[in-house]
Amino acid sequence: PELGTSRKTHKHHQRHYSHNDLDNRKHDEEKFFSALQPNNYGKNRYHDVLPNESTRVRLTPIESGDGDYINANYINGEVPNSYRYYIACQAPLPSTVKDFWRMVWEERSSVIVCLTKLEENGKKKADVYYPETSQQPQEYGSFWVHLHKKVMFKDIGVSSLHLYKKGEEFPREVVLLHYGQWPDCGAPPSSSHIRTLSVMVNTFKQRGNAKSTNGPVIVHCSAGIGRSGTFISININMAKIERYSNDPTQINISIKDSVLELRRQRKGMVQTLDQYIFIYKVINDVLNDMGLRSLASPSKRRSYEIIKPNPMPRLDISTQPPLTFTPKD
Ligand code: PTR
Ligand code: PTR
Repeated sequence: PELGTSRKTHKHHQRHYSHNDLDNRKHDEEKFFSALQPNNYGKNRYHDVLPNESTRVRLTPIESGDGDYINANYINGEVPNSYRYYIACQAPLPSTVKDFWRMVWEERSSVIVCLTKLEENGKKKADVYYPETSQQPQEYGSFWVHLHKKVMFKDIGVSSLHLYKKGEEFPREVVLLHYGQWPDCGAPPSSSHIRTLSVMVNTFKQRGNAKSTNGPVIVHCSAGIGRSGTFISININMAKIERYSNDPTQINISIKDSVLELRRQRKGMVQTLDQYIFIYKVINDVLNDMGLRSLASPSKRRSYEIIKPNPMPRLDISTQPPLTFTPKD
C-alpha cells in the first residue's frame, strides 16, 4: 500500500512495521487524531482510552487559547429519536476540570452520572471536580460551582449543584448522581441499585428538559468506557422496554448489537465479560418483573468472543514518529 509522504520517517525508526501494522496504525491514528495531538495528549487520563474522532465532543475554543479538546464522546440513545442522548467521558483530571464544566455548560446538560470512587485499591481513579461542602462555591475557569444540597438515596449520592458562568446572571441546576459501589473491571453487587439509578437519571433528565437544560446526560467512571458503557447500555435497553410496555410483543432487544453500537461511538465501551453478563442480568430482571420471558443468556464462550475482539487501542506514541497527516473527518 501507498504509505504517503508523512510515513517517510519510518525508515529512520527502530521498529519495523509490516504493511498491515502500518495500515492499522494509520487507521487508529486517524480515528483518534485529536486525542493524539501533543497539546491534547496530556488531557487523557489513560493513554489507551481515547475518544473516537468522529463522535468526540468539541468544545468552543476560548480566547485564553484553550482548544476544543476533551476526552468525551456523544452517544446516541434508544433509536430512533435520541441522537446524542448521552456523553460518555473520563473522570476529569485536575487540569481538565474547567474543560469539563465548559462542556456541561455548552452542551446544556443537567445530569451527571459518576460511577467511580476517587480511589480503588490504593489507585487514583478520579479527582474531585466539584465542591464537597455547601459553604463555599468553587471556581473552575470561567465557572463557579456551588453545592446546593446533597442527600443519599440507596447508596446513590444525589447532589444538586448550581453552575454559574461568569458574566451570566442566572445559574443552572445540574444534578450529580454518584454511585461508588461499582469497582472498575467488575460488575456491581446487585442489579437493584443500578435500576434505581437508571430510573433516577430519566427523572432528572425530564426535569432538566422542562427547564431547557435538555442536553446530553453525562456519564463518567474513571476511563469512561467499562462502567459507563455498561450503564448506558442498561439505560438504553430499559428505555426500550419501557417504550413498548403496552405492547411487549414489540420489544426486540439485542444486548450484543447495543454494545457493538456503543463501541462504534466510543472505543472499548463495556470492558469485561462480567459487565457484559451484568447487562443481561439487569435486563432480565426488568423483563421478569413485568412477567416477560428472559433473554437467553449467551454462553460464556460466545460472550467472550464478543467482548474480546475489540481490544483497547494501545497507542504508545512515545515510541512512535510524529503524526503529520490530516484527518478525514
Ligand atoms: N463529594 C463527592 C461525593 O461524595 O459524591 C465526590 C466524591 C467522589 C467523594 C468519590 C468520594 C468519592 O469516592 P470515595 O468513596 O473513594 O471517597
Ligand atoms: N489502562 C487502564 C486500565 O486498563 O487500567 C484504562 C482503564 C481504566 C480502562 C479503567 C477502563 C477502566 O474502567 P472504567 O472505564 O470502568 O473506569
